[in-house]
Amino acid sequence: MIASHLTAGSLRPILAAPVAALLFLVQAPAFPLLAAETLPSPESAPVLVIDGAIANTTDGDLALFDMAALRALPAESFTTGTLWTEGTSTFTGVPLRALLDHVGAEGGTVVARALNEYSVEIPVDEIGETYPVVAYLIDGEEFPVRRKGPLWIVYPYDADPAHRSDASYARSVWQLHRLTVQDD
Ligand SMILES: Nc1nc2c(c(=O)[nH]1)N[C@H]1C(S)=C(S)[C@@H](COP(=O)(O)O)O[C@H]1N2
Ligand SMILES: [Mo]
Repeated sequence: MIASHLTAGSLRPILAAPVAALLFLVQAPAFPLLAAETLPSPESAPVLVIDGAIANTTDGDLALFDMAALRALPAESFTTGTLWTEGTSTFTGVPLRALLDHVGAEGGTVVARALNEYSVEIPVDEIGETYPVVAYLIDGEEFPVRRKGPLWIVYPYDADPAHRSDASYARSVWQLHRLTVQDD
């Protein structure tokens, strides 16, 4: 009897206010200052994929980079020997920190994965302002997959014994292909 006159029409004004309030809450961003940005899609073959907890993407949930997009970011160069190269080499790349800032990374760990599926976790709070770099040039030239390219995470090993540690060596991923930001 009571239910019979609670038609949709009579309910509408009663529900309108709470529904509006709920919609507002649902739409209010959790971090209004970290507005998501759409970055330009790469025009040539992507060499790096960044996914996971990132605010800024190029294609759906992914931030894809071709060489030109990486080379447009802030660059850092240093000359050092490595365990894997003879003599010293000058590495040029984008600091991992700058790359993470560019995509609006919001997690505590970055999983770096190589073309051969080697992967390693890098804690974000152990990433410096200028090191490691995602190197795309050795001695001013791009380097191919068979010379550990086209992207290699490298540290300025010669500059600080801290970079000559098992952790830094394990994080020195060559043939880098994907970075996944974990929101942990
Ligand atoms: N792409 C790729 N990068 C990699 C690895 C790998 O297997 N593949 N091994 C890592 C580890 S565990 C270490 S200690 C160093 C040194 O590897 P090496 O001893 O084979 O030279 O490279 C790191 N980078
Ligand atoms: Mo290792």
